[in-house]
Amino acid sequence: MSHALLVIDVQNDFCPGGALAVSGGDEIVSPINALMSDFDAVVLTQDWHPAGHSSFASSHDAEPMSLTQMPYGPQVLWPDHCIQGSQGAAFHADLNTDAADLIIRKGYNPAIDSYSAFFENDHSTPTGLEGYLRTRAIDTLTLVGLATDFCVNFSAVDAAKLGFTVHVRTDLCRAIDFDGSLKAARAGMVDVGVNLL
Ligand code: VGL
Ligand code: ZN
Repeated sequence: MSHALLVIDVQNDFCPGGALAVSGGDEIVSPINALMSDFDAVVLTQDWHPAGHSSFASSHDAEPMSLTQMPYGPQVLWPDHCIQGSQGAAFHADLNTDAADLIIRKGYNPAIDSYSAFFENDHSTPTGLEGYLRTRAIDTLTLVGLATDFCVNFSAVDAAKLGFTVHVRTDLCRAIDFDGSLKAARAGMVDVGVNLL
């Protein structure tokens, strides 16, 4: 069986200077590159929203970082970020994208956000990543990237629930840490058997 490195959303908008900058987001790029050759497969994810996406505060006349109710549950409203084809949606220029076996995009459905690399935020619409990993006999995942408390967290929890062995290298992640989100995310990951390293 095989072990994949899952690199979550190392994109310009989540790095310093970006639209939804995560403090220290750029610090993890070189060490992630250095890790890639240790794995049987490398998968990158890319947050990839159409303009006017329903997760944007600007689409609701609301303040960024406020909370709204969506048909699928509560949703944080974000500043506009990772708009398809924009410089903000591009990977950090130093990320070794040449080493990727697969780049999976998410958040392209205008009506549903997608933190997880496996399911949209309705927790039922698949991205296809599970099938890709299973058909390649990958049973173990190490996650790194941005942001610890949102996309890394949701991806790790879904992967564990799907039966993968999941490790999160928290030293190679950075968090948004909004309203206790990091503490809750850590507890939620540990609860479903994710190994926090
Ligand atoms: C993310 C908020 C909105 C993330 C993506 O990559 O953690 N967070 N979209
Ligand atoms: Zn997003």
